[in-house]
Amino acid sequence: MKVYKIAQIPGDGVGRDVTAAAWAVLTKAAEAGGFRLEGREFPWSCKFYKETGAMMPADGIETLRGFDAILLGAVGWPAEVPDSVSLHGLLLPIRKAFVQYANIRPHRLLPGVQGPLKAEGFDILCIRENTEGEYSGAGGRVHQGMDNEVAVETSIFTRKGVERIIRFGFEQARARRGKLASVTKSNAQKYSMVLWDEITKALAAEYPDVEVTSYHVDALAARMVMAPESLDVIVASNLFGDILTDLGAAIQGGLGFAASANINPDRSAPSMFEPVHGSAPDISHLGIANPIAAIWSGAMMLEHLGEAEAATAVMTAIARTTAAGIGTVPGEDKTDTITKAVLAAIA
Ligand code: GGG
Repeated sequence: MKVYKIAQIPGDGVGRDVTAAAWAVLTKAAEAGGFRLEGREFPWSCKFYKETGAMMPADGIETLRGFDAILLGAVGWPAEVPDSVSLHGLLLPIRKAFVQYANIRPHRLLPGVQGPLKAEGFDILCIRENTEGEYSGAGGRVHQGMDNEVAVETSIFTRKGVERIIRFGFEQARARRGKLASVTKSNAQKYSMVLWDEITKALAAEYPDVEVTSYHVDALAARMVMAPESLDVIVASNLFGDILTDLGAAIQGGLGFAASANINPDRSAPSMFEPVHGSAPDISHLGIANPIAAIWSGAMMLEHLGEAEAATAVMTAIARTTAAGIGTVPGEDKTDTITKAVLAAIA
């Protein structure tokens, strides 16, 4: 029997609840599919930071390297640890170390879910650059706390990094409806974003079957609301992709439905799967976090591992659950109720 080693990092707040839910569903799907998921849980989180002074141990990355995939919940507990510390201490180092340069985030309405828009037939795949750009962590502060304080945050865009993510976007578009929206703000940002536009144009010649359109991020955000059905694949930088995918989550009914996969396309290191949402400290004690985003992210993990049938079984179970009206309205059903419904719907 095929066995996959999965590192589980539930993290903070609702991350703990939704990861447990996803794990229950995924292990059941594995059993039905004739393979096994062997999990090992790591307590890396803001609590871990408070105890040890680091979000993960010094050899954390090397430890994770031995796994087939990573299932992550959510990171952040701002009352105890600044968000910039928790993000740059766990999530971003993993994405960078494992060259998970493509963050894939699907946005479509699940059956029975009422989004805020009139449009219902949209199906968008957002590809977010995941290892550089505005989240490079380069910069600094001088004269801290003084009137003349200066803070600099440097965006780093390398030709290699931009080329590989845009190429990834073209490949995804080719495999779907053949349309790619390449996102910049190259009228205002005249170096990095102009490079992005130039590379988009150069690669377009290699993909004559893909219709590529360059958008400014503000115009694209408006289009996502006004005409989401006109979009297929979106490729955007780290920051723009981060923002646009919260908008994507909103139009698909809320963050509880927004899944994501941090992919290492070369498969030279594990990929990581996590819901788009954060740790939601305000509701984390209520047991009402929607686990669907985490379960959907888990289905993306199964797909990546080559277990397409099991991935489809999980997505079908999610669709049956929401079609029955369970988990469709934020805060209405308990995490446990939704999880049990998905488990019961697994064939
Ligand atoms: N599950 C995702 C999570 O923990 N998100 C926290 C966050 O702020 N992430 C920013 C990012 O995805 O770059």
